[in-house]
Parts: sequence; structure tokens; C-alpha cells
Amino acid sequence: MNVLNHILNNIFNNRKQLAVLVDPEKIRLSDVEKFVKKINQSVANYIFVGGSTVPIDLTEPLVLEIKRHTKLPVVLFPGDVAQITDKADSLLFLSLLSGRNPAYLIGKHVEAIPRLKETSLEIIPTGYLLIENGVTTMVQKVTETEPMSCKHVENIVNTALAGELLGMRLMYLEAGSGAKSPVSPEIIKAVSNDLSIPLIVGGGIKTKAQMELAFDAGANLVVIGTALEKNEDLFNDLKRW
Ligand code: 1GP
Repeated sequence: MNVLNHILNNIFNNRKQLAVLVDPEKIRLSDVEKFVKKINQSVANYIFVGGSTVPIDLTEPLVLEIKRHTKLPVVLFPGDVAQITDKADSLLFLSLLSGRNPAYLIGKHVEAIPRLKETSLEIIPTGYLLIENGVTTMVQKVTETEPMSCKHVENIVNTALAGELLGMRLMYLEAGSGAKSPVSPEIIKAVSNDLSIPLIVGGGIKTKAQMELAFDAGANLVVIGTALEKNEDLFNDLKRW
């Protein structure tokens, strides 16, 4: 299953795309079946798995349990090398382009190579841009980097384009998990106007209306995590586009 091709095909066919993010720290294995059933009944195209502070042995059992209950592609969205497992389909090989911490720009990637050499995971080079949203997010704390100011839209656009020119295949605009407010439509629009690679938007999206705003501004794929963990009723709004 080639996830990047799926994403590109859906864009070619003008289809919106949703990924549900499952954080291994926030779900019990015994609750996975029920949660994944709801994902299956929704419009979601992908299940992302990852978090900023996941203990070493949680990811693989979670991926295996998710896979028992769905045919949707499972994509790793790892906060750390320890979250890599070949039981998933694909891996977003994230480089934190918004920050200047070498560990998250290239260091962790080098550390990951011995593991990646042993897997057949589809590896998708992905630029990751953390945008400020008024509160300090976990990504900021863990990576010890500053988010990009929403006032400097040109800088955000230029950073995304630099990532594209470096060969990234996807670009992820992130407000941070549980962010107060999502990345603004203005920023999404500015980046999507100039970018040729698919644009993912996530962080702080709590309603279908906010999701639609992100699509209207140019997001190709929206990621929702926290809102669905906290309010499973939201799945009812996501049964059709
Ligand atoms: C976090 O973008 C994802 O990395 C999803 O964020 O949990 O706020 O939906 P939420």
C-alpha cells in the first residue's frame, strides 16, 4: 500500500482527505476496537499513530491492534526513533523545519537508519512546521524549539518552499496537539498557493466547520486527534463529507 500515491491520487481527483491521529499514550488497547470502528464508519482515509512523549513499548502493540480492526493505511507520525515499527504501512520521516535544533532537523534521522534498514516501511520525507497558537505545545517543549510566528507569513511560506526544494514529498503545518486554535486559513492559503507538494494541516481542529475552513484554504489532508479522543460524537459529523 503506497500512501504517498494514495494522497497524490486523491488530490488529482479533487478529493478531501482526513487522517485520525491516535496517540499511544492516550488510548488503552482494550478501547482500540471500539474507536477504530468509529474511524471505519467515518470519512477518514488514514490512521496516523504517534505522539511527542510515547514510552518505548507502546507503539507496536497499538499498531497491531489497530490493524486487526481496519483496512485503512496506518501511518507512523513519530515523535521519536523508539516509535518506529515495521508493523505499520508508512512512516512520515519528519524534519522539524520550523526549528533550529539539529537533533530534529537531521540527528534523529541518522539515529533511525539502523531500524529503517531492517523495515520495508514506505518512508515519506515530510517537512514539519510548528506554528504558534498562543500556548506552549508539547512539540515545543520536547524539541526545545520555538514555533514560527503567525505574523511572519512570508517566512512560513519560504520555509515550506525550502523544504520542497530539499526534496520533501509532503509538508505538514502543525499548530500542536490540543492547540487552542488551528493554523489560520490565511497561513494555509499562502503556503498552498506557492507549494507544489501535498499540504497536511493539523493541530487544534475541533469541529467539522474548522476542518472545512482548512480545506477551503488549501489543505489537502487534515489531521484530527484530540477532538475525537475527547468527543467521540464528532465522528457523527464525519460520516460523510
Ligand atoms: C497533532 O496535528 C496533530 O500533531 C493533531 O492535533 O490532537 O489537536 O487534533 P490535535
